[in-house]
Amino acid sequence: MPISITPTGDNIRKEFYQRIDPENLTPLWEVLASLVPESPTTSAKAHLWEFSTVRDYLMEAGDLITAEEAERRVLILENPGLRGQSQITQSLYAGLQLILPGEIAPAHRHTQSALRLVVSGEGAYTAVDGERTIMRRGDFIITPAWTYHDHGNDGDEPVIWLDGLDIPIVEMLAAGFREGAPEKAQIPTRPIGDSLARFGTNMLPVDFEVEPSDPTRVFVYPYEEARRSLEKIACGESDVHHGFKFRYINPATGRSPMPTIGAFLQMLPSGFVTRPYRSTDSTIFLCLEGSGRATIEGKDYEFGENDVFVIPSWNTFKLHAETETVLFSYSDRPVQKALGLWREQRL
Ligand code: GTQ
Repeated sequence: MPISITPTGDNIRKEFYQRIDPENLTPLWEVLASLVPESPTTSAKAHLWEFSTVRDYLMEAGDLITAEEAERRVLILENPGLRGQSQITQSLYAGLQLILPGEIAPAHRHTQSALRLVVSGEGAYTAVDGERTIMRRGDFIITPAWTYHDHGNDGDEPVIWLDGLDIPIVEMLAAGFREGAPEKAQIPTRPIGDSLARFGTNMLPVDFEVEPSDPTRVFVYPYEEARRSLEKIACGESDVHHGFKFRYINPATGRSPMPTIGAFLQMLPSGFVTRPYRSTDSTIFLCLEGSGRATIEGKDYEFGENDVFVIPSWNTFKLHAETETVLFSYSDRPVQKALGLWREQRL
């Protein structure tokens, strides 16, 4: 006589899941807690990339492929918790780009927005919308969505910068478009410094109108000026969580330079230790000056000049400046703010 096994509740359910599976159906109650978590969860991990390590590999890549063949000769900083996805956080991309003397990274445009933070070497330029910007260390340069851009190196040393893009955001929205430009390098249509003169001196062209979500028409935020401002405010009272910290803005709107990526610059005096802090915008940091230690969820990451580290969403961290330290950082904060999602906790 065949023994009939009475299925347990579990087995009945599993059998049910299997039956609905071919219809592309799946039960919410098995995944609800992870879909709608009590607090942010991300598989992204805190991590630090030492610049000297990345630079050596990047220089090796310089022998393997030209900037032109590669289109962009970049080593992607891939989050150890998100390998294979070209992401440094769940929403943003980071890479270090190398351009050798005489090279051109050909002009193209795409719907992804990009920022550059110049890390090492002099003599390169980025051309945005027909205007060249000379890249100097610490300069924050942007390429708004759908603006033609090419990079070139007229100098005699390798130039390396950090690229930050909103690639994962655009991918999530399936809104990515790209096209090449007619010329390899854009023919300049405006002199160097034109956009800064028109839009970056506390004035705007008289008939210039702007929408709140428009990206800035200022393409470069020179480090020299930013550094001078940090120096000045550092005489005053510091914020216990941030030291002395600025956010970069579109001077015509007071909002972030680009709608999807926010960028920041802060100084921590020698010996300064920030109070524990967390926020929902996973943030990528690059140390421009000085050295110190980031303690992220209790784990220490020692950083020095040009090192890059990432702090995932809602991870509690402290920053300890060994010497006077300047940190650049970027995150998806403007997106979260626009959607009413951004939260921070000052401990
Ligand atoms: O410079 O246009 O790191 O299109 C990745 C994609 C840089 C760029 C990146 C890009 C660029």
